[in-house]
Amino acid sequence: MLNRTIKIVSILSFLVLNKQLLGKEQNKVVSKAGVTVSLSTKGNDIAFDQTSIQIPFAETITLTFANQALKGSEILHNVAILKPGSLDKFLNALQLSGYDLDKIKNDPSILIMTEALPPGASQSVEFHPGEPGFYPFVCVMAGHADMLGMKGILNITKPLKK
Ligand SMILES: [Cu+2]
Repeated sequence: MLNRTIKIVSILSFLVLNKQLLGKEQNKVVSKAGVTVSLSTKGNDIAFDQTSIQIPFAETITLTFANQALKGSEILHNVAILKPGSLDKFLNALQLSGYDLDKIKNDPSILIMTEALPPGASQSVEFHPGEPGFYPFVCVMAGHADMLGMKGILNITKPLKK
């Protein structure tokens, strides 16, 4: 009888422990998922498919950018996400650099930037916005953002209160 009681207790404690582990694992998955954003181009237009994007704040945001220009068009695009309020300053610096990716890539206004992608290519990048706000995004290819308007705003909103 005593032996049986010990057995039942140990099974119960195993179940409780197991549930705790599962609970932790589930939390981990939720926080790891973060927020993802997809952005692309529209055919051979020098434009993003979206100019205004709203997402909830997360510590880590994953952006996937696809250059969907027609193959053979040789149109390169990229995307740089900028710190709030830095668009004009950045476009000035970009012009001064002669649209040189190597020179501009260390500009302090840039939070994250993809490579210059050929038609059909895509790239995912992760960044950490730090706080909610309006984050401009631009393509840094010559003339795309400043002359042809290939730019937009990523509105990272405060998380909803639970
Ligand atoms: Cu572009």
